[in-house]
Amino acid sequence: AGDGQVGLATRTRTRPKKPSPYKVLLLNDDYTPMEFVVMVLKRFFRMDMEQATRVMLHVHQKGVGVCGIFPYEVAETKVVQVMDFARENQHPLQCTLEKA
Ligand code: TYC
Repeated sequence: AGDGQVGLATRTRTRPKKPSPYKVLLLNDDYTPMEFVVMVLKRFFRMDMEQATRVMLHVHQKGVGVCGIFPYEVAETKVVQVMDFARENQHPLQCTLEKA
């Protein structure tokens, strides 16, 4: 008291906060070809044919699915890459993030 110090919590964290993970989600639509979605999963999420097909069919049937879980900045980059690639190919595919 009286030493000009303000606040109590600032001393307790000695290491930087771990980045919270984010899920990258793929959304179903009626127009994007299945093969294009499989290509996206292979290209941007390093999945093999089997994994990519499984995730694509899950999204097709359930409406939404997880492509992977990443630190925020990685997840954000993946979303932008997928959305750019879909737009370039004129598909309405939607990709988004959600706190894991
Ligand atoms: N529903 C699409 C079709 O029948 C395929 C599809 C799957 C589209 C997954 C988007 O995220 C998606 N052609």
